[in-house]
Amino acid sequence: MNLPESVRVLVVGAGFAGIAAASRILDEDPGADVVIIERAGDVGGTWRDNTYPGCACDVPTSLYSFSFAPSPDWTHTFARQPEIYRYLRGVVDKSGLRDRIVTDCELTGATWDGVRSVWNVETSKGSVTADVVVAATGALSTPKFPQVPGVEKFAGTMFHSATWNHDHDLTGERVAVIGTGASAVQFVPEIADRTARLTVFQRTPAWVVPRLDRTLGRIEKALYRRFPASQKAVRGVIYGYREAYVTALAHHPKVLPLVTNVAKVHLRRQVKNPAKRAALMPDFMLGCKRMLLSNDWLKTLDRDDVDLVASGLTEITENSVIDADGNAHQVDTIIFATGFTPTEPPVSHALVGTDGRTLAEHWAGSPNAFKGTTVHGFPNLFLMYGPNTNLGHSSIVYMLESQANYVVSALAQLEERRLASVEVTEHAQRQYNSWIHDSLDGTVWNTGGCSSWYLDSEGKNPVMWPTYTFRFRNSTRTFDMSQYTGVPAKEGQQV
Ligand code: N01
Repeated sequence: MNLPESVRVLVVGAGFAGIAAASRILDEDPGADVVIIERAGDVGGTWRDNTYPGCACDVPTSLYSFSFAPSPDWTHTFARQPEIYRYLRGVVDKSGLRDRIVTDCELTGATWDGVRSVWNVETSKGSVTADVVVAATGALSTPKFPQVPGVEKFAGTMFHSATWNHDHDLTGERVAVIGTGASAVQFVPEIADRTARLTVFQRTPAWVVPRLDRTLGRIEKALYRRFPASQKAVRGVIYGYREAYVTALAHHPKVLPLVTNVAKVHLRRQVKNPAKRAALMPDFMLGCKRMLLSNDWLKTLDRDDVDLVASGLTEITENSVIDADGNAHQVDTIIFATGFTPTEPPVSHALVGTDGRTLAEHWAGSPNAFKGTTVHGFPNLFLMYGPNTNLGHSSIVYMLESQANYVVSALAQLEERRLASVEVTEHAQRQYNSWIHDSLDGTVWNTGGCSSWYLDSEGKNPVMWPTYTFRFRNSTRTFDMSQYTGVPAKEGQQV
């Protein structure tokens, strides 16, 4: 569709978050005036962009999918990227959302107009005014490249795992992989047979446990198709046992050594080389960084044609990567598996609030919001996957659906109370965040002895949800107007 001049609700981003928000709004009111703008040519977000070999979900698919769009067609308990991408496209097509999406349309700026109570939004396809903006731009959408001295001199091929260069053949090449996080563990085993020599640069080892993956057979799929309640029941069971993890991660980290033993046995079984095994043993509590799931990562690192460099890297030259011990590793290609910039989302630089400052200026490197969704000084703005909504144990899709409920409830309140705008009070936001940070004290993410992307430069944790996800679901069920100020709509103003 073409970009309209004005819209009631503008959703920015057509990944899991944007699709959840728009679907819930339209489910509640099929006639709602909702438009999604998407910077790329298709929906899917991170599951469209990340196409590296072996890309898969490390959360069970029965939970990492929409509750309102179950699919009996998944082939594995942990779905692969192409299937998840296909699933999202299918949801969009079946729900009719496709007609409400403006693709190749990037938000470049959005300023709150307090006189008219609208967002003046600038995009790569022109301007649009929106009564309400839902920023569903994702936390893991901007690849992070480390500032390694000399990187600009490298004469070979370089790319990030999130923007995989499929035109480049790695066969017979000497390849360096920088980073050993959730992405690297998935693609390194896939490319090791092709490369002549693979050198993996590790800064911090991670705890790795087996991925209990299996294919879903014909009978199971037929059962789900015929009796959808059976799939719902499986989802419920998985949800329940995943929630149990939080008891250990957030409330009783002392029991974590029990799970740590599983990871230690996994490491002992898969890595025979004593030097590699020692280098791969983390020195922090399991869960402090995202626990990795893989059946072949450690085994791959144990191969003789795979080098593990645990001293870190200091420089990149025209044809090599120099490690911290001064050794030069000659390579043809460098793959950065160095993650994303979740605490500096680009959209935060584009949104300008009531006082003329951007969201990024408000946050000053330490994002915070009320219920991870609304921010004082930014009326009628709803963030999806906002601060302190990330999880280490369950599915972010569950959190996104909770936020979508909150948006739906807010829209209903605007209408019922004939309000032009709502804005969370500074007091409510401050109190909420002091609860968040008190609750995070003592959790494994804050005190587990590691440094991770969960912590900002001040050591604060603006990323993780501190407790059970059902508590987030309950707190976002109804829009709590008592924590907001509202501006009444003018005579004749549409709300
Ligand atoms: O990135 P990461 P990722 N020099 O940030 C290293 C999600 N995800 O793309 O640990 C050297 O986990 C860094 O080292 P260290 C998931 O939420 C989900 O793998 O910081 N190394 C680390 O080893 C995940 O958490 C799925 O010391 C540097 C690596 O790069 C998130 O995406 C699948 C460095 C980055 O690891 C990101 O995962 C895949 C430097 N300067 C990913 N800078 C699902 O299945 C960074 N590193 C849902």
